[in-house]
Amino acid sequence: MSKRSEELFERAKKCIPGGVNSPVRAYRSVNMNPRFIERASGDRIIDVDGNEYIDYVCSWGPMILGHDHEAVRDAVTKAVKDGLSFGAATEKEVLMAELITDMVPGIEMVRMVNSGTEAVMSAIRAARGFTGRDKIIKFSGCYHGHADHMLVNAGSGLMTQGIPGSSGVTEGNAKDTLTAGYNDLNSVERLFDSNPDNIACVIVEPVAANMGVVLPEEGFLQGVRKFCDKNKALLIFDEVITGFRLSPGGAQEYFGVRADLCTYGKIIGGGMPVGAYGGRRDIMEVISPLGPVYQAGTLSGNPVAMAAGLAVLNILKNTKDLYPDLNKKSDEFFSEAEKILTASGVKHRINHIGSLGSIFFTDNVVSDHSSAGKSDTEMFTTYFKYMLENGIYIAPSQFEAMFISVSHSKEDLSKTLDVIRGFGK
Ligand code: KE4
Repeated sequence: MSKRSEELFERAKKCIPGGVNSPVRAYRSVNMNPRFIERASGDRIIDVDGNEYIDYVCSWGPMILGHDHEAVRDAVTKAVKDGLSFGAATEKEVLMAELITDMVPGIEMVRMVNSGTEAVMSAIRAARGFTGRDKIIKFSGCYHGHADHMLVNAGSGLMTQGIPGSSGVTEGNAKDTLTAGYNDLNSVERLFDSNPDNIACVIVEPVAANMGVVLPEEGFLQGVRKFCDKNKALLIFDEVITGFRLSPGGAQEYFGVRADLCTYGKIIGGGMPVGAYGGRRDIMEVISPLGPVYQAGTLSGNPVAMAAGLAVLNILKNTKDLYPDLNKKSDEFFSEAEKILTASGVKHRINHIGSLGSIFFTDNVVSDHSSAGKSDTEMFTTYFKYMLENGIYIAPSQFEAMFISVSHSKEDLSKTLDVIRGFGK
């Protein structure tokens, strides 16, 4: 039953473009009207019609501890009592910067912003300011937020909308963004060779999660690092999804590859609007007011958002075996899902790493944008609707990720596997 969701959607469409504040929430790629969510707790989310689901979207990543975590709620409640925003420096920002620089290898300085988009936009500007170069390399199928120069061969919602780029992005803005193939080091080398001394940086999702989850092949990240060093370009890891998810130090720690700058979002806000970028001190020192690269934000480092982020990061840092336990139960889940779908004869490919994964409906290996794009999106739509009807809330797009949280109980993971078992019947 979705009567109230339908009513709200009709009203929303009158005054919000597409009825939503972010395109993927409109469920367009699964040809149905969206569910409106009322509340959530732990690994459960409840819509406005009272339907309860096991949640594998987790707000697109932030809710790694699960919804309504007591320590996070208490920290936010306490912070609210002191005031919502001052537009002035606060102790919480110092604590957050110290915590991030302590937890993440290579992050010597960090600047808080309000979204992943803003983090990426600012990191790219820092790279261009530091190197004095114009061009950037991104990878087809990777999504780095909606800054104009990033909407070129992007992933996420742009894959479902089939828009290579976006209208409103000028030729001038797109011309300095070069696109390589994910897991295709030759394409990276060709771009460097054809743009000598003019590439400021390479930005990459160290695990791509916006064309569905696509893992870096052995040597790929190390190869990109080497090409950046050879050409004196900076390497930016966009860790908005992988940061603090794969390990305390994110993908840098997990893969043992050091980036020059990293971007963060999602988990570091614990559900509040927070982004950050940081890295080598010599690079970050170009940022205003210290250096000539301007970047600012009214609500950057907002004390209530910092309280939420600090609560989450401190739990991630100080809870013994949190990551091994989360990654173990996630590996078991995806491995069991693999066995179930194989036994059912449903064509599928599961890519997963730690608590991040995707089930593609395809026979082929999914290792880049074009192979991901060959997935059977009609089959995915059928699967999505079946899962929703059976109380499982996954992303309404083949080209997004599943997120598992610390709060996902073994019972709920097992229930989810039972539902998947029924799909193949
Ligand atoms: P935000 O501006 O949405 O906070 O972050 C942009 C961003 C940057 N980098 C990566 C790797 C990202 O995945 C994102 C945003 N992720 C999408 C989910 N694929 C957010 C969901 C949405 O757009 O509504």
